[in-house]
Amino acid sequence: MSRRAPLWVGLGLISAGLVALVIGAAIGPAGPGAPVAGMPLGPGPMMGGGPAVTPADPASPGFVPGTAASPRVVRIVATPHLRFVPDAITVKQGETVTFVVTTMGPTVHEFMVGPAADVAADKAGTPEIADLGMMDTGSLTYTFDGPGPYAFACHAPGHYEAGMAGTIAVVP
Ligand SMILES: [Cu+2]
Repeated sequence: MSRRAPLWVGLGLISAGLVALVIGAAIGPAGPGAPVAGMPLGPGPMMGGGPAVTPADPASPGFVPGTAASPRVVRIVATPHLRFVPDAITVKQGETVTFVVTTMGPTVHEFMVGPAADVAADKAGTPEIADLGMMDTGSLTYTFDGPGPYAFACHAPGHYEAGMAGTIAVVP
């Protein structure tokens, strides 16, 4: 019984593969899952032809922290569901990050980043990108030279209260 199990597992995998091939052929390259030309989430001008994207987690092997001369690019999408994607990032203490924020959908957002208390309070002078309309992309460069905690948020009316915020963890 147990000796025969791998054979059946193998046949099952082959069958699943054939089904996937048939489905793939039926849908074709223009199917609903195909990439849409012109979407802004692909490699943009700041990434095209550049070095490979480094891991986003400072704890990962090969991570290269951003510097003032060469900030690390972190792309964030602001959604019509009043969320940022991603909503949690990690930075190396002292590193410089350029946030490239794109609004998807018709809702206008902003992107504020800084010490968590300032961001929560919508404190005047905290760095922000304002009035990001549909498909607008803005960028903001910030150096995390303090101990944290840091955060980002959208303070368009009602958005922060609905949970439109993210956390930034700082690792030494
Ligand atoms: Cu918003």
